[in-house]
Amino acid sequence: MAQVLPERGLRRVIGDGAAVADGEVEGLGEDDLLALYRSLVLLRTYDERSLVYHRQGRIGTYAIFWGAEAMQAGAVHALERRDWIFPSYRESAIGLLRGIPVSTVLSWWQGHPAGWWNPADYNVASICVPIGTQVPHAAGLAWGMSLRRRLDGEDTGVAIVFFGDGATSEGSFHEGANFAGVMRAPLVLFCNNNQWAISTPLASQTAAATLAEKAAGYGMPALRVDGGDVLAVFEATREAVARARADEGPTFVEAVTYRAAPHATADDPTAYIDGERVEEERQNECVGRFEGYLRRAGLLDDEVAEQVRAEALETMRAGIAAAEAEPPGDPSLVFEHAYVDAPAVLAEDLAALRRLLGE
Ligand SMILES: Cc1ncc(C[n+]2csc(CCOP(=O)(O)OP(=O)(O)O)c2C)c(N)n1
Ligand SMILES: [Mg+2]
Repeated sequence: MAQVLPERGLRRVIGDGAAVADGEVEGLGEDDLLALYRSLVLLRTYDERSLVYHRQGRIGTYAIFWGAEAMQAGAVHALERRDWIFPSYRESAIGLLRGIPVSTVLSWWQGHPAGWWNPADYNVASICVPIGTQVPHAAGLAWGMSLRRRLDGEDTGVAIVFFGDGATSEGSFHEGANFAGVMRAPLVLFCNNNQWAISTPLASQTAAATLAEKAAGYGMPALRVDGGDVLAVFEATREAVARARADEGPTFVEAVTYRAAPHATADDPTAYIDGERVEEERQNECVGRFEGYLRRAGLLDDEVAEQVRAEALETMRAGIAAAEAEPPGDPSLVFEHAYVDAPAVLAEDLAALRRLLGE
């Protein structure tokens, strides 16, 4: 079985309800904690329902993010609305936390044109499927914002880009991180280190002891955090965002977890993953950990928890209904926007597609 790297020096706030005491994050009040909980439950519910919709044939291949919710919610709550988010496919539903409708994200997974949004409406970039290419996009946008701040005195925001451990082996990651470091771009490079890139384990991905060490080569500091601890993620991201806002340049955040679900609906991880470790991770998953924290603090009881879950489920029901009420997309969209002068063969292909669809 593949070796996983040791998890050294991870920042944690949430205790284990026994020997390890709960910590606190300065400045987070009761309402903030409950808002964070609502975001976690919405993401979890989105993910679990999406898997069901996939099995029912209602959406296409889906990249599961079960167990990664704390990284997404913790980081987004550390941002302001004007700050930009660059998601990978693993953060496909992160825009829900910015008000993108559930139906839009489900439509995206249906391959339906209703799944596209104008990034400027939400300051959430398009979901990036090519590994790592969102990093230079985010570095460029962040640099642009800092230029506007310096040259035009505009009160601009910062940017955060999400990518996986596997992405750190890509040229795009290097180019984006290097550019952000040199230009002192106000960017948070948030690495979701779930220790797998489909079937490639972290130990085969890098010879470095931690991914955070890579930051030194780009002249930026790094924070290493338990990615299953939503409060630790929030706190670390808030520090990174504060540096970016103060024009101190980019920060690398390595959030360490262990992928506790298949890579995507098309994957069978039993062929390569350590089942016992997955089971351990599932027992210690991030939503339950935060729920335990809130209950120990007397901020959550069964009634509120049930109400939050019911609301999220209702949002999902309405979302899938709205996505399925969309009229079918125009097949010509598949062919548009690729060529100024399309080759004749594409017109023939489109005609064939229309015949196939009975149009
Ligand atoms: C440029 C590019 N190469 C290969 C792929 C195929 N691919 C899809 S997901 C994936 C693994 C990425 O792993 P990681 O960066 O750790 O992100 P995770 O899926 O674990 O969140 C690969 C290689 C791709 N999408 N883009
Ligand atoms: Mg990974």
